[in-house]
Amino acid sequence: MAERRAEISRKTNETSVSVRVDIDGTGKSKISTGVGFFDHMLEQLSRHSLIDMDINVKGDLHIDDHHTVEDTGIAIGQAIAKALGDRRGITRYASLDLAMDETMTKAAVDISGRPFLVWNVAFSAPKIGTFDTELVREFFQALAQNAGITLHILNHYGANNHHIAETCFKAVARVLRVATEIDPRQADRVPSTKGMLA
Ligand SMILES: [Mn+2]
Repeated sequence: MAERRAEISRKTNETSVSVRVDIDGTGKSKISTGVGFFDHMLEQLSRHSLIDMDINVKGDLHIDDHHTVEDTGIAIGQAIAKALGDRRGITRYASLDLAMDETMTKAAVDISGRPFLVWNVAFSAPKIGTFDTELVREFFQALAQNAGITLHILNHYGANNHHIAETCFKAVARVLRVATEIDPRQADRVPSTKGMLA
């Protein structure tokens, strides 16, 4: 099988982002965005998807974390899309309910080539430490849009906002792991009656 790896470098007046992914990795990551909480979430994304990620971001954090989080989502999405290529042989669909202490969150993905985010998550506080909770949605919007995937995230319940955010990243990681995996019964086929997904 061809290696499913890709690298994206993206530079604007607001951020400079470089991302390297290996879909068939072991969940190793080297992540530095300058935003501690976001680094912690991206480590979870890599660890539980088993997608290796090297992520280095220099953003305009003197303004706020918004551009850094959004542009990192864009670059990870583009890198995943590039690494998946024509999406031949992939499992395509996955969904999972993920528990963490008092919190339960569902993620469902279709690696469809059709970007769509359904976000059904409410935070009870505007901040987790210094991190704006509304940026969690911004990240997944950028990821879904640029990876070309349909992504639904639903928080069933939860009290702690750190847990709510973390279950979103972990649940998405787990469904990405399954949906990007090669399904031996699909062999060398693109799993669509249209014959294409990219
Ligand atoms: Mn945590």
